[in-house]
Amino acid sequence: MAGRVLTVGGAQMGPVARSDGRARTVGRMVDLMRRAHARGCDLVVFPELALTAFFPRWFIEDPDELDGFYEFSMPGAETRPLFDTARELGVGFHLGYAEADGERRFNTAILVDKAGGIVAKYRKIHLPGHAGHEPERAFQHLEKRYFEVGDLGFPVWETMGGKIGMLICNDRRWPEAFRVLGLQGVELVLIGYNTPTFNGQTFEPPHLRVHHNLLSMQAGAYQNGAWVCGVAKAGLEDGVRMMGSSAIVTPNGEVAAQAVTLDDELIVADCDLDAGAAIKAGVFDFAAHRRPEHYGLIVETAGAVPPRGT
Ligand code: CDT
Repeated sequence: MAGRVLTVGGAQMGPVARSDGRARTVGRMVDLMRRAHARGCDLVVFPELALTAFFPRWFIEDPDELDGFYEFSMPGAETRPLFDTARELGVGFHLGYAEADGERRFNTAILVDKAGGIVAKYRKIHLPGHAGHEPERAFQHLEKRYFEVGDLGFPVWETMGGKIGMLICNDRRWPEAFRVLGLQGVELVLIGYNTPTFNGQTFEPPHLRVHHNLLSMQAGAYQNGAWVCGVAKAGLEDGVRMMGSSAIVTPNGEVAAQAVTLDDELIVADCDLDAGAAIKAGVFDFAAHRRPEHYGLIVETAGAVPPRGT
């Protein structure tokens, strides 16, 4: 195949129960890495908060119990097998986890290269949900309680032969997040997610939730001429159904590979990192066509303002 090809494996994971220890979960992940290696992958993408159940669905008052969901070092004793396997196989990986940095807490993703070294870190910026206990909800979404807004911006790294950026779950719904990566020439965006199949507050048909997921990733890919690999933690996790539909999307916004189960499943695509060059030089030639002098409102306000027309 012509161009700079990175073979990417999206390692969708089935549920991780609250009672599952790290060793069991990491064992599943190592198995996915070996399957990815057998299929020629250079890079394996794991979901958001991959090492534990999606704990923001619970209001947890005991600080020691809550601490049990965070990683205090990376790698730590329980996650080291992921790094050893990367080195052994020569396969990089992207991992989402809850990061404890002293007293600070972030929803974090790292990129580890084929030599088993951490080459990039991103901390989630768009934290959905709420900070206080809302018992009337079918389940909680306490990311605003358990994490700070990420403090590292939206960097793009030149690594593994390409320009790679990361978003985490809710970030994928925000075109601003994708565009900041696009403005740095991103060629591959890695995204892990945990998305309930049902809205906990109001009825929203499950097929629309899947549609919104793919719509966001396909638009982000096309509008920035970049590959997107979005990977779910899916299935029935401690009573809450989580969406699958992990997908690898081309820079034209086409779905190149998509998961068909709600379990541990590997999807693979040969990502030609030059495939977005024509889009970047054409319809989305930013330097030629963007008009930032008219985009001020985007950074002046978070909420909507009254119409400014006459
Ligand atoms: N983990 C995460 O960010 N989940 C949110 C759920 C919100 S439901 C619209 C997401 O955006 O998928």
